[in-house]
Amino acid sequence: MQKHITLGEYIIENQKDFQYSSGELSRLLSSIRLASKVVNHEVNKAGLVDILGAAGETNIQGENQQKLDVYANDVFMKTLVNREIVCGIASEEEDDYVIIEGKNRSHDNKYIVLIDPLDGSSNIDVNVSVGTIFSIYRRVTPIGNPVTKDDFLQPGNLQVAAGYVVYGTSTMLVYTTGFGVNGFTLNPATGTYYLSHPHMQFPDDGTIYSINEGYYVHFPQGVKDYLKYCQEEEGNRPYSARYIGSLVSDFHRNMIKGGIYMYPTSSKSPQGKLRLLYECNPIAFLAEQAGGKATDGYKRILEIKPTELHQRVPIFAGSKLMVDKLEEFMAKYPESA
Ligand code: P6P
Repeated sequence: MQKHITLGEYIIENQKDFQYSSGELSRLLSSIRLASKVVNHEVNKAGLVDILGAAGETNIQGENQQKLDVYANDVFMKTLVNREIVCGIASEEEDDYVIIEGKNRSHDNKYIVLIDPLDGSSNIDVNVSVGTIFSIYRRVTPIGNPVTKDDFLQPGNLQVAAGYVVYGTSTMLVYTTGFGVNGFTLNPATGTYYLSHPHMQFPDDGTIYSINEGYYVHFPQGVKDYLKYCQEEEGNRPYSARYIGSLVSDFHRNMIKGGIYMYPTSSKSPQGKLRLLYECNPIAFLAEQAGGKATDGYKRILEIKPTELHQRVPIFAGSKLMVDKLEEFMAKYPESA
């Protein structure tokens, strides 16, 4: 594959991958590319303008909405609506899914998008990297009608595409359409993404584990046993603990270096903290497409049948052999333990 190809060229060159493609998915991916550049511009100067601090509102998660959260949501929503390429959108920042109506009536489009516009936003004030996570499906209800909840409650193994933008020391857009994972780095001088990480693959094994050990006492016993295993002096252990508090950043580093990201259930988060539809499913699709693995401790994330738009699940994602070992420990205890 030609290195340093731009993201736009790559999307067009690989359009043939999409069965019966009418170019809609390519235009959708290009819209996400555009929106990410606009958000990146604001994220990069967040410390300079009065855009920090809560917007004075809370989202359905009861989390204080940082102004950048709200801004990023607005940018992605407006870009996707105005370019008339999707029939519905679900967002972490929106209480319910959004039916695209009015002059942008897009009931004839076949794709829906689910998005976490700015994950890890509590890191904004302390200048730690944040990310956007997106997931794309074909609608399952008849084209021409308004979308329904059924269009959004699809299992992750039906995703058409998924990806993230990491607004870090450099800004990268990493995505898959089911034909592997490719990473594109933004050249801020020209505003162009270039293919910098073709065919990204998780190392089969790794020595990095990412988890908030502050909640240790509340973790399931299988997780506690696995953490003890990670910290024992044997072979290539003890492993290194690396936890940024930003899913996209931890996942991205682990995909390059090898590692496992874990967000288990705990008394504070009895179902886990991360949302299935717009965090765990896209991350799981990317993990598997990069030769890694993503599970809730017992089964593939991608096989979970969603029941609610903002439902949460535990997630363990990363290098296959590390996730396998985690599951070995979890298997010693019944799922309810
Ligand atoms: P905790 C950010 O809020 C997030 O959704 C992920 O990006 C991150 O990995 C996790 O939550 C951090 O949660 O409970 O460790 O602060």
